Amino acid sequence: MHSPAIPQLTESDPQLAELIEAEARRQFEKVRLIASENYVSTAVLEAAGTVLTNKYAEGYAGKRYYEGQQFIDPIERMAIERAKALFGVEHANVQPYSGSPANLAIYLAFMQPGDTFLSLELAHGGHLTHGSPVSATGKWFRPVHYGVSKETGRIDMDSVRDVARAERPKMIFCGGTAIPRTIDFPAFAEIAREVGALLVADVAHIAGLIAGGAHPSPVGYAEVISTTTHKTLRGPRGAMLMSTAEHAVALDKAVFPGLQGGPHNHTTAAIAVALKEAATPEFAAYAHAVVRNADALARALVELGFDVVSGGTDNHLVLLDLTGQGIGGKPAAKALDRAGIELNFNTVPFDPRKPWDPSGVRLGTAAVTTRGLGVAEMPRIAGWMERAIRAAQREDEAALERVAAEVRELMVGYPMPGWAPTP
Ligand code: DSN
Repeated sequence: MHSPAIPQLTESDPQLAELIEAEARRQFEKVRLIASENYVSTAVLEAAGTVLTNKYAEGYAGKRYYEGQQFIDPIERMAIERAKALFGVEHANVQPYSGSPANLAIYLAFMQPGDTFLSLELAHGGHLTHGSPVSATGKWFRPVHYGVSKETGRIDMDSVRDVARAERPKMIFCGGTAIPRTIDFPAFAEIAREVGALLVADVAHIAGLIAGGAHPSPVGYAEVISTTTHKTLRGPRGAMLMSTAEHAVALDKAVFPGLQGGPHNHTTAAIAVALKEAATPEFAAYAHAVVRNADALARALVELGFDVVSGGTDNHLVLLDLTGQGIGGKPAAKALDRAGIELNFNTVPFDPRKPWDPSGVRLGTAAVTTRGLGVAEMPRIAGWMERAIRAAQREDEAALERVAAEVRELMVGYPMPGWAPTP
């Protein structure tokens, strides 16, 4: 049963309702380890499903291009004020539709076509919008990259400094999508200052950990901060840009009218709800539990002989290089999915294989921690992973199904916000 309930939808469009029901059950029964996913609260779901979706609100509070903003303005202001208070920033824009548009707005605000910027190599944990050749950011600007050290698997700050000195980038990105270790914001800031670059922190993955005090904050180091709202921050799918007061106007203009039209007000409201939740002591406890769980999972995997990139994790994310296991990341991810363990195949640093068929898998503990799993359950998950990978190598579908049954049995004991099986 859905919460909020969906009786009208079930009646008017049963085919669609059935698919939503099946997806809810899938989310309920699986160990969801995709590092960028989570379960939002019922309150967030309620806000996202309101009539706010009916309204156009191009512009910003107090300066809109459509009438009827009596209630949209205070909702957007509320989200902004909550973001500013939670992260301790001078400016927040809550309108970007998601992480990639948010990052594009940064380029539009501060870069000219052809300008040089520095970011983490995609295969070392960066993001497509940090200058991948297939992204507009790689086609229209000139990316140069730093990477992780081959020995440690950690970002090599000497290499960051060397490339920055040689290339004098206009902008430096820190952050990414597969970084299992603490980002050294002060060190990045020092390098950016030395070469006169704008420092941008893309904290999409770790925003909830920062909010909960489980990862250092980039505030005071990065002038511009980009984040999605739906990963560890546990809000709806959306994004925010935050900055010092100095860059507020440029960022706002880049989001609207530079890139976007009307903000998605229902999402803005749901972001406001999530930000209120993230300011509570319960959320801080959650953020720390996410990190403890990831650490326990990484340790259990190491015990079982898995090659954990960088030897462990400081945050919510674990990156495995499966080369030594004799299986590619993709067949492993697909087999694990059939065994009830959902994650994604991922490149690993210095990966000899291609992104569509890479050597690794990426895991995260944000979602399972929301469900209430703790460090005691992590070795069990690691054990299932090991069994599923061995079963995949033997092409033993029955063994995969046996793991899936055990996973289901565990997960029914941990309620999920937004849906429960009908008794
Ligand atoms: N797709 C997101 C992730 O999984 O990390 C990044 O945009």
